[in-house]
Amino acid sequence: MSTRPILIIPDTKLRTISEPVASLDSETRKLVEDMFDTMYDAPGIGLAAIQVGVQKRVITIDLAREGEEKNPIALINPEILSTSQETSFYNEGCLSIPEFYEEVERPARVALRFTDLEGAVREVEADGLFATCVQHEIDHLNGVLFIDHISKLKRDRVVKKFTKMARREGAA
Ligand code: GNR
Ligand code: NI
Repeated sequence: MSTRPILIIPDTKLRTISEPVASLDSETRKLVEDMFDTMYDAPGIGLAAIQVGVQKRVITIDLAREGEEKNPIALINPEILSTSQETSFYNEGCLSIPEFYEEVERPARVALRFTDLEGAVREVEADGLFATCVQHEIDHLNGVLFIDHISKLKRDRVVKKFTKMARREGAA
């Protein structure tokens, strides 16, 4: 089991666009394994590779609750094919913005295409928390954070707080 450190805002890497995965080589498989270890350890329900500093279009998700059987899902090169008109709100959090939560409105359902760990291209429909989480993670692959979907006032406030904290730690 190996966890990797999670990048915290305002780390500029979190604002970069991740590259498609060309092949499911051993390096990518090790990345996925470490992402699951890191996500379960945090704990979180999703993780994007860029959150551990790797600029690849790789996402891990597990929505199983404590006490339930694990349901690890790895999505390689995920794409949103379509979104519902209907939206839903969820009180989102992010491991890269610890202990900050805010309501975010997103499409309630999305159709997805991705490559799985066997290299098979799959198309699925997501709704509920899966739809919310996969949109949050695909945002990460495009350098977008959930705070980009909240009011500028609230966003500026939280970015300022984490910028100050980073400065203090850098100085320490
Ligand atoms: O653990 C997480 N919980 C969560 C809750 C609501 C919406 C999205 C998420 S994802 C988050 C982990 C994370 O930061 N993934 O990028
Ligand atoms: Ni996140």
